[in-house]
Amino acid sequence: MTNGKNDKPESQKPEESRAANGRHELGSDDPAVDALVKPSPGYPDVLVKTDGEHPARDGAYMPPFAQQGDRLTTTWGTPVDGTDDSVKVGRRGPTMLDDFHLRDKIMHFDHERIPERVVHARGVGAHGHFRPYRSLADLTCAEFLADPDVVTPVFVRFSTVLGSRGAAETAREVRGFATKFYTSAGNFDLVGNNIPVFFIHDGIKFPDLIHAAKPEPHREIPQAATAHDTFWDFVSLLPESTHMLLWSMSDRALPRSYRMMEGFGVHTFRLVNAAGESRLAKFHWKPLLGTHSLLWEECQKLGGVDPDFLRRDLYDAIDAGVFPEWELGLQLFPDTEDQMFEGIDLLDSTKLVPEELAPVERVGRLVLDRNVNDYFAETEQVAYCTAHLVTGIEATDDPLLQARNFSYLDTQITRLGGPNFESLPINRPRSAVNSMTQDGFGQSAILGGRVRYSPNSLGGGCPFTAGLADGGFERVPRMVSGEVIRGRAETSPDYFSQATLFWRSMTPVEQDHIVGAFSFELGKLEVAHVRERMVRNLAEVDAVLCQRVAAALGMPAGIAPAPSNGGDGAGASSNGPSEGIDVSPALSQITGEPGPVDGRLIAVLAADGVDAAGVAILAAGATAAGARVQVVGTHLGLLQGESGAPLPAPKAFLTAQSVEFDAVVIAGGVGAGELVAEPYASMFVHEAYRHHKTVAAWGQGRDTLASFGIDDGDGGPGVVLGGDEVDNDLVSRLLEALALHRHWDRPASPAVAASLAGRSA
Ligand code: HDE
Repeated sequence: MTNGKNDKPESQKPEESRAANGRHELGSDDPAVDALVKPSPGYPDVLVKTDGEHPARDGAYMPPFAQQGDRLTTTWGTPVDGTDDSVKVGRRGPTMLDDFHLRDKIMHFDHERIPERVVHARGVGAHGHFRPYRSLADLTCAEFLADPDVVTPVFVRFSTVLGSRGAAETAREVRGFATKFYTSAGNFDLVGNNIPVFFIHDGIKFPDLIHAAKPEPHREIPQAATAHDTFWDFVSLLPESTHMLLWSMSDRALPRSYRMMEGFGVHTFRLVNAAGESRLAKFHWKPLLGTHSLLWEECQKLGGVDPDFLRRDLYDAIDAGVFPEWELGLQLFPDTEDQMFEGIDLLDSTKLVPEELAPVERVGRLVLDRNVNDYFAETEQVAYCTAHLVTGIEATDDPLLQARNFSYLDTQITRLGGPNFESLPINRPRSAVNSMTQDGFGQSAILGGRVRYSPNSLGGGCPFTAGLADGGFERVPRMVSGEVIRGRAETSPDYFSQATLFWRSMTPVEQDHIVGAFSFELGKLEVAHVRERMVRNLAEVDAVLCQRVAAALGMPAGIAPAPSNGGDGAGASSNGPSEGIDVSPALSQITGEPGPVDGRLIAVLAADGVDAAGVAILAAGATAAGARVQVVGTHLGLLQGESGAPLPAPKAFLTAQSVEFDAVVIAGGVGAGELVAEPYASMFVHEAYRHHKTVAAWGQGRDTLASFGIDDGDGGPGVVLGGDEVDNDLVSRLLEALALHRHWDRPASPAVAASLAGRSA
């Protein structure tokens, strides 16, 4: 039996980044990547691979001063004589204050927690690298984009927004997608989300938004959910949020995997080349695995079955050598004085620019190929900041971005305990740092010398500043003038047309999900007028959307007034920003195109008497294609094989549920008959079927499937039936079906399928 780890034949690995044994050896196949693990000047301790000298930390990357030697010591290095009992007066007497090891150990434990992030508390990180496809020197002098030979190390952290650190990861949530590029000229942080627009136009509304969305303060309910009154009270009074509400009620808020999620920088940035010429740009991340989602019912179940579903998925995929990849995309606009493009205000983050108006050019590739060694030291202590910019990339005057540039720096002082968080190993630049800052909580460097000021003569005038020609960050000179007012740009009063564009661009399946999401969330409200106000707002987006939600909520027909924009539900004012674009196919994630099956998880249901040889063939074929197979047995341990060798079952019906898998296969062999009477087997298969996943069987497994009402005939969309034995044909048809993610054309239940086909189930 193979489990997809360490046994993938080299010839069948999809990309250069998969190394021997299914594990990525940093630097094993690419000299540029190799350079990443070499100690960098200035910070020789950033990435040193331990050589197995410590049995508990074999192969870890850590600073050389971390946890050395094979003796247990106090934090000041004194070896201790025991750590299971405290020092007492006699064996049953009081504990001695004199026991410094006890106090040292407990003191450290007492202070292990730091404040969680005020938003995006629940996250998962991974290391990787980025390389541009071509020189982008015509656009920017940022070296990591300008030189295709430069491979830049990155650290990416994905997150939910509202949930606390321990919250379930499959809540309906916007997702963070934050990337730290350790460039040779300083760190660049692209702190984005998986949705290209934001709820609010100006950062001054952010505390209001988050206070409304977080658990209600009087009783701290609900956790990691927007389905409560304060959130909808706030957003229904803030029409600019409508566009993002459509996105966050869509499948985008329920990613199947962080590996299958788009990312967006959201704001417009300014790119500057060596000649000082500037362009405006929006950043995109396009996942090579496609953009896929869970169903809401799966999310709810997974919240209990496996609240760590998404971090487990990412960790397991990277650990198995199945490295997720994204392409960096750029939308480019001329840097005009008004910073508008086709009527769209590029400084308004509640709006996007449809790809049909400004295509996304794919300019480079991000690969995540190394899991963290220490969650706290890396994922928890990483500190992103939108103001971490490098020469060649500038912020714009987007009022949301401006507030973020203040916020991210400020929040770390509380969260990471002082101003020296940039020198934590995960945050340290790989380039030389010479900031003339000193002291403060957590100062870990011994700086030396007597000169920490500028100008100076005692230090020979060092360090020197640098102009653009020498790589210095020099802003493009721009004229800015105007009255000092508390107000907003007059370009942004159209709050609904892009929400309408999004709704219209969805497939019917996606529209059903949006209606379901609004109905669920608003159905949870306790205050009727909040619900009604929000339903009325939906009329501005689309009349059908509004009517369907109103009907689901049992509201009288006609509760919603005619839309103020003309009554066709289009919501678009005649001069709307998406003028000329009625539908943007790029906004829909159901394309019908097959994608790679990397890291997809297939459950094989089996009992004693299983066709173990068939399972082995199936697993070999699936893992060679990058998918993973897990046997779910009627019991854990070894299942008796039909002929000869037993089959290990790492999972059983007790410990696995259909929602954790992308496909389910009923194994052949005489044991398949035992599954007929196993209620969990039937539930497993029915749930996968109802969730539009691939269902397959061979040999006697087909009879079991038929007994569940699914196979008699061709089985219908996404039901893959084999012969008596597993062969290449079955494996390839299974993988083809898996590559489609879901089979939306399948009726909701086998009974419905049978009746549609004129049969009785
Ligand atoms: Fe954030 N946001 N944000 N945000 N945000 C934080 O910074 C903030 C916004 C995003 O994995 C905090 O270090 C303000 C937009 C991500 O560590 C904080 C405003 C987008 C992460 C903060 C926004 C984001 C954060 C909390 C409105 C998408 C997680 C802890 C002006 C483009 C980064 C921290 C990680 C985290 C403030 C709006 C994305 C408090 C004031 C828009 C991915 O500084």
